[in-house]
Amino acid sequence: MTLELYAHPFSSYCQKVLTALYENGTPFGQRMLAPDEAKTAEEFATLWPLKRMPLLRDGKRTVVESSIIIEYLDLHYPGPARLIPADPGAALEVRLLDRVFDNYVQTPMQKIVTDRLRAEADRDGFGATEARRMLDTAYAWLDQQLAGRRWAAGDAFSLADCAAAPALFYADWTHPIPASRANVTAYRQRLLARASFARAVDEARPYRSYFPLGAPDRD
Ligand SMILES: N[C@@H](CCC(=O)N[C@@H](CS)C(=O)NCC(=O)O)C(=O)O
Repeated sequence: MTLELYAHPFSSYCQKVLTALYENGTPFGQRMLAPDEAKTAEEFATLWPLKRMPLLRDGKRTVVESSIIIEYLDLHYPGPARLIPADPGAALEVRLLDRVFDNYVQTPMQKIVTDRLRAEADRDGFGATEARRMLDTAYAWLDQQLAGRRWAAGDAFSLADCAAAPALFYADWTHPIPASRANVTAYRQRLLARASFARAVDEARPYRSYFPLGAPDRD
């Protein structure tokens, strides 16, 4: 076993990479990043001082940042599902959607969630309101983008869908997708039905009490 993923099952960015690994049935070992795993946390901080999970170890090589990890897997451990299209133009569209889900869905979602974890006196109400506004704008843009598309960038499941799945999963819990954005809601349901992401969601079920806004009784 050469691949080891430092991760926690409830983390959205870890679920992004887990979805990619499960898509291709890529064998890997998991190093659990949890409060009672001090040695793993220490190793992780040494390998990646910025301490953002997930992190992949391939032998002595360290790979960080979820999109780069998925690109790395596609390059060095390709499976039946090519998550980055071979065609450079199609790959650009996939990378664009990946950036949109990370920057304009995950980032504002995380902002709202982490704000709620703070003591009331330390909360940033202005920032949280701005984040909600950004999610509304992203939902509106995505609703148009997804019209007539099965997956984010077209017919094939890709890196962009690995990014979208946990982003929309938690964003809807945080700031519900309005009924008027039917394409986004339907796409989120398709992602939840995809075996790779469904597995990541199931593995994270025991940790739902961690969600500071209260995990809704669905999904
Ligand atoms: N840009 C990074 C973001 C990773 C990230 O934000 N991970 C979160 C978990 S979902 C984390 O490690 N949070 C720990 C912290 O904020 O201290 C990526 O794509 O991997």
